[in-house]
Amino acid sequence: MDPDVLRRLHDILGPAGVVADPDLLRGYLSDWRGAYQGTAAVVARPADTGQVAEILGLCHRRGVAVVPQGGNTGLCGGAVPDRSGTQLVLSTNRLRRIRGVDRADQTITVEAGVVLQTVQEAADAAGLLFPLSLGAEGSCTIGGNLATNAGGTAVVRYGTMRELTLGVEVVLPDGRIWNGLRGLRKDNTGYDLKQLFIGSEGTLGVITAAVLALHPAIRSRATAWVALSDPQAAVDLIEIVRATAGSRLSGFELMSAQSVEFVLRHVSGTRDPFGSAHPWFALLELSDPMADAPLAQTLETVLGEAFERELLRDAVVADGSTQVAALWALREGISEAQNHEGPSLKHDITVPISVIPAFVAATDDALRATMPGIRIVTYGHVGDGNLHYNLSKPPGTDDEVFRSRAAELARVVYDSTAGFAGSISAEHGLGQSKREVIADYKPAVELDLMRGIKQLFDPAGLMNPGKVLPEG
Ligand code: FAD
Ligand code: S2G
Ligand code: ZN
Repeated sequence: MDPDVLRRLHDILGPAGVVADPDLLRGYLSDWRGAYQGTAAVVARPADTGQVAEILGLCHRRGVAVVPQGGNTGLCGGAVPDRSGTQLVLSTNRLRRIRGVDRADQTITVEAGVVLQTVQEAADAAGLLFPLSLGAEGSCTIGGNLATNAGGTAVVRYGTMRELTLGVEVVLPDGRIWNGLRGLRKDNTGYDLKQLFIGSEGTLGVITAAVLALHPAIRSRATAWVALSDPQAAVDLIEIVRATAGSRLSGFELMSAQSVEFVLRHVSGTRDPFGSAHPWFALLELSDPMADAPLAQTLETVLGEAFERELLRDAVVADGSTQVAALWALREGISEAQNHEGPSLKHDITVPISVIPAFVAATDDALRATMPGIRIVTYGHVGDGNLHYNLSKPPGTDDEVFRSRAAELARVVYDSTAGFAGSISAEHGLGQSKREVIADYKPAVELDLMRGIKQLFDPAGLMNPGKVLPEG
């Protein structure tokens, strides 16, 4: 990197704001899984929006590419620089202020580097709820959640970050600051600009703060773990839950036996609620802001009807918060557990809920025909039609041999997804891992429109190059 640019960065940020020590740099230059590596001369750590604006203005004038980074828990390599050593990583980990909570408006205004769990706790302290919830919530940041339009386990009731965001503050690639920090529930004055930045994965500017919508705190909860014969039973069960409990459904996660087997094998403290083999499991949760809402009875009604219709092989209703946590640990442990089984080839897809059974059958058959013995870890937010199809190698297969077939196996999953009118990225985004294949699954006119937006905001192409949009 040009020594003059380095000098200017030090002038803007001071010693606390520039990371140059190779040992300290390392954590910024590889993703959470170690699947992507890059290099950078330094990492900039601005302390406020003004410094972000100065940095982007400098980089814009000097033609330096910028890679925004939050908690670096993204699963598509979107926050990792390339190997040229010319890109500047801009970390938001000093943008950590909670600028305010407004109980009347039910909003919280936070800076991009605030960790999701901290926002959940601040909302809780105000007697309210920020419902975004995902396995990385102890490390991921609100800026990353916005940039990836994060989903997680509560989307079935509260939506993704698109539905949870009322306003954003963004530093544009040329260094201008757009203060769109409005908490209005209604603002019908033209294009919804904030939605362009939500899901932009660092390619249109740096999100520096946001106004987030809060919801009433939950005072009643009922959680069940059920064993099912197949995904069709899960789809039928969702219908019963929705007909009986309506918007009180706040979580519905489906897991294959393989998923749970890995967790029981590798995550200490987890135990199988049934102690007998079943092909599929689901975790369902009802919740309500009303204290003493009759959710246990509602859940009993749901399970009773499901048993009558022979949808369930077994069921357990959690009796208290310890067991609720134990059931969620079975679900949330899948990602980490799978890492102990060699490379995990991740596919985060959505299909219409109605076709999930046919999709799973067709995709499993196609994968097994492609690689006999492959282990298929199917799980996720089935209430949104979102499944994680994460593949582990057949026992005895060499890691590199398995990795060498990643593109071929991804094609099998994505072609099947497209065949069922689905999307090849439900919640993790495109990053660098899906930027080339997206051209095969997204209509050319959509890619043209996206390129037009990129050209408008970042004509020099300095914001997170090599991510999201395919070459061309
Ligand atoms: P990073 O990884 O730092 O960055 C992600 C992308 O956003 C990059 O392209 C980066 O350039 C960009 N970016 C980051 N900050 C900014 C900013 N301030 N302005 C502009 N661009 C920015 N995701 C889900 O949606 N649902 C899940 O259920 C889920 N579960 C997970 C479980 C585990 C165990 C792990 C490790 C990850 C999981 N994720 C999940 C993925 C990940 O946590 C989310 O994508 C999260 O939103 C990323 O936040 P981050 O702060 O770590 O972003
Ligand atoms: C989840 C993320 C992890 C993975 O657990 O819901 O979004 O491994 C996933 O795919
Ligand atoms: Zn997920």
